[in-house]
Amino acid sequence: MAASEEDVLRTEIRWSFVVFAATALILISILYAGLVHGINPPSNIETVDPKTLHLSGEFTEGNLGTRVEADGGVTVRVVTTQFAFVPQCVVVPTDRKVTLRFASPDVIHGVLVAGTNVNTMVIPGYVSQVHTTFKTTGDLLTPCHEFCGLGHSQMWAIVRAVAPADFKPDAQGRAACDGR
Ligand SMILES: [Cu+2]
Repeated sequence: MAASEEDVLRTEIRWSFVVFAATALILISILYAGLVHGINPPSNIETVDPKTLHLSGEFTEGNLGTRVEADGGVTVRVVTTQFAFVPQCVVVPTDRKVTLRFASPDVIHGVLVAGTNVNTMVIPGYVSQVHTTFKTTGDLLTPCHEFCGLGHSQMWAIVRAVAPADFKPDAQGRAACDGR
């Protein structure tokens, strides 16, 4: 029995509602994740020369780690390289805006800080920047999540989140994990 033209039209209208509802649900989920949980795709577009990363500019060894900037903001600079994070441990205060900046001199790496919205790729030639506020204290496991070579599984760091009272930067505004 052939379906009448009206039946076909009804089916099409019904399915277009299903498609509209699915699309709306996805859009609402994206907005909810972005606005309520602060989970956004990294949007920073900033280039850096991977060949001279360690020689000059902000990613030289002495400039890596945590620093309280002149404006009071906390910035963490980390180089991701085969197969380590430099430095391997960084200390950050909770309940305060922290900016994390990553750069790679070799291949693509990835960073995620467990239990936070920090999750980005680190592409040679670009600075990956993420803003976050740490809510819990503790040593947060921070693995490389982009396969970067044979030592990939050994590539991880610790983000040590401490209470504001325990965050004690030195006179230069620098703070580091004990003994590292
Ligand atoms: Cu890696």
